[in-house]
Amino acid sequence: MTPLLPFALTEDPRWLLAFDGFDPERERQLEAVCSLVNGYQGTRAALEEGHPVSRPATFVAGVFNTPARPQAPELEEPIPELVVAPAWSALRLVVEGAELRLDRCELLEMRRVLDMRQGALLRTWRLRDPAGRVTALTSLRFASLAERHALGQVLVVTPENYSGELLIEAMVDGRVRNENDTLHLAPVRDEPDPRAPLVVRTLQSGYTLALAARAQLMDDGGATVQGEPFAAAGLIGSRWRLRVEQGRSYGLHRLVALATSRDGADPEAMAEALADELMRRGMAGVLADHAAAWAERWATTDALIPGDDELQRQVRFACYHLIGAASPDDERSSIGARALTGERYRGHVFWDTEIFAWPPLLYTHPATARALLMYRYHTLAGARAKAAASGYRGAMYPWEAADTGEEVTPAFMLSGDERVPVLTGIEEHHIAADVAYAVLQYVRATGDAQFLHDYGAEIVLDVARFWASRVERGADGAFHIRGVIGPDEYHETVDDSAYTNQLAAHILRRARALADELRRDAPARWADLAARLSLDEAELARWEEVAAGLVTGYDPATDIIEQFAGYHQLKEVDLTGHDPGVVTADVKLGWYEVRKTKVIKQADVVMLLILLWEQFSPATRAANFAYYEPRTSHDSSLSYSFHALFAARLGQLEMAERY
Ligand code: IFM
Repeated sequence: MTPLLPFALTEDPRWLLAFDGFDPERERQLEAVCSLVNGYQGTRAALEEGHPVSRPATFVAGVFNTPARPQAPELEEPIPELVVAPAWSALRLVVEGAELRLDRCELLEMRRVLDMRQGALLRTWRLRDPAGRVTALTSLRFASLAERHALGQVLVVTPENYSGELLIEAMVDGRVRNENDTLHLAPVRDEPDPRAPLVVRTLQSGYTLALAARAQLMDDGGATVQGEPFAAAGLIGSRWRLRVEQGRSYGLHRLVALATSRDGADPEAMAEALADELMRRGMAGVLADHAAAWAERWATTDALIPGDDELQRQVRFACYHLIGAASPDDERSSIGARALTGERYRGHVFWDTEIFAWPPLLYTHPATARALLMYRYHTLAGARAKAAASGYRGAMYPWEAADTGEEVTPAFMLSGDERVPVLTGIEEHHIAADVAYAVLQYVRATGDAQFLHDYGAEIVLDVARFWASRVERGADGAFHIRGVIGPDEYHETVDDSAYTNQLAAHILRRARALADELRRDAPARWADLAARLSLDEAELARWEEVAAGLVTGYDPATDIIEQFAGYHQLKEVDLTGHDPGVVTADVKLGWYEVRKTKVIKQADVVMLLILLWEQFSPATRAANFAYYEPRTSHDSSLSYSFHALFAARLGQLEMAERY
């Protein structure tokens, strides 16, 4: 007999994130933290039966849509955003007319545990309804890592002190919206069909999403309870009405197959076929494959922190979300700033991917790292169009990208309550170097010459071409890059951002060397590339000249690299006691005031030193860290990891641990 719950939590607590009780204030954060992610989709850990504070959402990598109207009051134009996909694990439970929900019953206890080793979320809870009936419930959800289109759900219900009528409805609900009530989906069928998959289409981008569900309800004696399918506009479900006996248990096993038109021409047929296949395999089999796939990833990902269980758990938490952020099988999407766990930044892809999330994937799962670089290869057209539109040559990757590779940075944002223009999409150009840097890192780490020849070289060469066209020669004879934003976004329209200039010079030098290597090692490929990009010796020679002549910001007298031209003249602000969790510096000092100060939003020169570490002397590294670290407000969470790494490399372990 199949057990009602064919799952056991990992025993070692260092693999578990556990949350007891229910705190409405923290619920949305918990939903994100415990998201079920498998690189293809992410499902927030919202309560299956719904709650007023909940923000349930499933996101499918690469499925973006632009609404007809701006989706937030500060925007002038609508922008593409990652679409909230149909809710595949929605439940409705009614005992003798009383809905089993936290907001309608008394919660006696609840524990939610994310089992990071097995990629599953287990929830146990007990409710007393207004008539005094106590029901114990257990649910399990997972997004298969073995078959990324497969989602699984188990529910076990035990009436503790009563016998009576129970209604269970398990739904795929496509009547979902993004934040601010933004509508992205419409049902494809005119008439709801309870026996067919739910098929919806994004309104502007035209992606089709199909979800097929199969479910079985059993009692603890192994008898199957007959259910009936039902449907409404934008929703399909199964319904069971049964008499439940005190002390007995009833288990629902539900497997959902999800496919989109990004996966093939007929996602509905794909979802149908997969759902049947999953049912044949059964819940225990699907779970076993899933756990085995996680075990395989952990075998190359786990980092052991002996002696500190909490730190061990936290490192595994980061690894869990990195493994779940991207798929090696998808070359057409990349990791958004909040991956597949929430709507912040609208799912857009920033430099966060190549510089922050990507390096651990390179060293633990190169196939995934390669797929992410392929996303940049496939979106070269967008990068070239952006460069051309700004009067430059080559490829200038967008600061924020979605599915098409075009620039999608919003033009305005809120700083506190103040609506301010966003210049990052116009000025934050270092991302072009960041992408090329990752390509070079990949080749260095893997030796994948095929990738380099077929794809990577084109990215690096076209990015080098961009930088050579982006520079200006000054009256001083040196090359300058004017009017940019570096990693520290508090200072806009600055000249000669050291991070930008030095990474640009690095790419120019490496591109020049790469051209020579290609000519030597892959002459046919080089001939093809050189012809297609119209590259000649004169252009390559200029890259070298520009790299050598670009202003670096380095002052040999002090050993300090000036973050950008004029930084040293700005006002000092004492950041002692600054806590970005309370208020960020731009809000405290004002958006237009913070830029007059030396306050740095996030690691900037510190990052440059890490990325090009071997190019700096130990004295330069130490001097710059000592200078910039106290001036950094860490108002972006991206700041901590590089400070931790830098401090660790300098042997300042207490500081490293704090960061
Ligand atoms: O890319 C970052 C940027 O560096 C700081 N602001 C948020 C962005 C998205 O995470």
